[in-house]
Order: sequence, then C-alpha cells, then structure tokens
Amino acid sequence: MQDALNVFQIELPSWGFANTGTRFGKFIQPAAATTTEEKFSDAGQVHRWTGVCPTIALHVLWDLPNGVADAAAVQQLAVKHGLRAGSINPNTFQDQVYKYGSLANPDPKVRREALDHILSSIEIAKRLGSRDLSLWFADGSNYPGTQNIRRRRQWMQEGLKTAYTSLAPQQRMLVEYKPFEPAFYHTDIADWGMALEYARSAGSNAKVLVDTGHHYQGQNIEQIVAWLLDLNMLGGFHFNDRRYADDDLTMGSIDPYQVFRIFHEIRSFEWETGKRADIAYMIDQSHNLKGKIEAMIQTVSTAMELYAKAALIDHETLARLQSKCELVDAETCLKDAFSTDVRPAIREWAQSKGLPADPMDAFRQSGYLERITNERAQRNSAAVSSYA
Ligand code: RM4
Ligand code: MN
Ligand code: MN
Repeated sequence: MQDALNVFQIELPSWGFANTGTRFGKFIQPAAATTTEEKFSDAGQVHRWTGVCPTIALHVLWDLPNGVADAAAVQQLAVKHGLRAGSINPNTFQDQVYKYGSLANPDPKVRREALDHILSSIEIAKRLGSRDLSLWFADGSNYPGTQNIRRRRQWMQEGLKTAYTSLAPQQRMLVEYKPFEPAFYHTDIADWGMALEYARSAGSNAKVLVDTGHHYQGQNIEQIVAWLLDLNMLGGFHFNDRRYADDDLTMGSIDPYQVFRIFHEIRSFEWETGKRADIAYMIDQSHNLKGKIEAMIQTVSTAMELYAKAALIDHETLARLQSKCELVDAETCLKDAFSTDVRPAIREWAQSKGLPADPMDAFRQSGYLERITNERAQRNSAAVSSYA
C-alpha cells in the first residue's frame, strides 16, 4: 500500500478556493481567495500539508483574464507557492457571445471566437509546461426543435479537430461530458459515448474526462471507467460527490464505495496489464458552505484513503474467484479491502515522507487561516453575492 501512496497525486482546482455558490447566490466567505495569487497560496497550503497535490488546474478566464499575456506572471506564482500549473481549462461558457453555444453555435463568428480562445489556451498551456487541455462545454439547447442537433455535432467535431492540430506532441486534449445543465433539453457532449467519438475523431492524444457528478442517477460509473481503460481512452477524472445532480460535494462524502469501485477498476487494469494507467486525477468541487481550504484537505485525505483501500485488493485471489464464479467470496474480497481502516498506514506513510500525520491539524495549527481571514475579510465583504 505504501507503493500505491508513493505514486498517488491529485490536482486541485483553482476555482475551489474562490467564492462560488449555487445558481441562487453566493455565501461570501471572509477567507476565500479573491485573486489568482491567493488561489495559488491556498492550494500551496493543501499541498504543503498533504504532499500529494503538486499541480493546480487553471480556468483561463478566471485565472488568466488577459490570456497569454498573463502566463509569465502565473508561472512565477506557481514557483513562489511550490506548485506547477496543471490542466488548462478554457472558458467558453461565460461570455455573452456564448448564449447559444460556443464551438457548436450556429453563428460561424462565435464558433471562431471560441476556437481562438481554445487556441490561446493551448498556447498558455505550452508556456506553463502543462500537458492537459481540459475541455468542458456548456453547449446545448433548452427546447425541442430549437437547434439542429446533427449540425451542432458536426460543428463541435470540426472545432475540436482543428484545436487538436495545435497541440504539441506531448500534450493531450481531454473531453468532458455532462448530461444537462446549463442546457436543459440537449447537451452537445452529453455522455461518455459522445465524448469518446469526439476524442477519437480529434486524434490519438485526445481522451475522455470523467467528472463523477456528470451522470444520471444509477448509472454504473465504474463500468464506464473500465470500458475507457480497456479502449485506452481514459484521460482523467474530475472528482466530486453528489446526491442528486452535479452537486460538486466533497469526494466520498455521500458514497465512498463509488470512488473505491472506480479506483478498483483502475488498479485491476494496472495489475492485469502490468503498466500504470496514464490518468490525471483532479478535484472539481466548489464548497459554498464549508471552509474552502479545510474542505480541500478533507477531500485529499479521503481520496488517499479510498485509493489505499483499493490498493489492498488481492488481485490474484479475486481473479481466481471471478473465473470460478465464486460470487460471495469475490464480493467479500472487494469488501474486505473497503472495510480495512487504512488511516494508521497513511499516517505512517506521511511521517516517512516528513509530512504531518494529521494534515488538517497541521493546517489548523499553522495560523494560516486566521492570517488570511484578517487580510481578506474586508475585500470579501465588498463582494457581490446576489443571484439576480
Ligand atoms: C462544469 C464542469 C467543468 C467545470 C465547470 C466550472 O460543470 O464540471 O469541469 O470547469 O463546471
Ligand atoms: Mn468538471
Ligand atoms: Mn460539473
């Protein structure tokens, strides 16, 4: 299990440290990050105490509002706070022009604008040395008959293919899917099959990104994971938990067994093939009630626990039981690993790396939260929180 912990890393989202909310409004937190530098600083804290989050995902519009011109300053922030830039996320959903979509918009001028933004995001990624361009689109429609679904599919495909040709050879394009929201009738990349098709048509370094919150209730996510692994098409994850839809709650807070089952599929693939799955683990959460840094430390600890549990599975025994269809014993083999308390082993691992055994406690003792609360409270109190 120590070996598994040695290779486990998970990326933090810059947007997880800023004031975010629901579509009804935001509850402003006095300690929330108000600048890109503060997001780096807060993410740096999470990495400092957990040791497994060396990279931070960036949303171009929010973190690099001047595009490529901001890349050098962002690079300096990364160095200053002991991090590296992780996945680069273009934002083709917030500007007014994207009201009817971006790459799938019927207006060629808007499609071009979206493409240009993605191309400049690729340039940013190159300058920051980040490998993954992570694409999520809000494209879709709200009412039957209002858009040509097939034409939009072709436009989206064309845009992705064109963007792909600008990637450097070692870069990857990750295509995320989401069944609904903000569009409520059809979404142009609604599920993993559509993302798979777009990724395949773009090129061999385009892969699918699975956001755990982007599925219908009851969907078997680990089966999707197993399929994508088998097809060499799984690029990464956005982890979060949910009870109803894309709730962006703390990973493992509602259904820890779900995350364990996903990790099991990955570990099992690695055991069978003898090679590491090249997957980017990322967190995509927004905490509007919990303290943001604490929530992130809690998430990372949970991720490590569930990964460590999956690493305990005895693959040889399981394979033997599966082939003999010893159902009860096979299931028990899985559940035994899930039921094991791995926290003492994780504490030991942390100490062996010179990290605190209890990252939450270390963070609380550090005085960081009190300091930033003082520094930022006034700025945050001036923030706008209303929905309409
Ligand atoms: C979406 C999706 C994207 C994230 C945005 C902010 O629902 O999960 O990955 O970048 O939200
Ligand atoms: Mn996501
Ligand atoms: Mn989401």
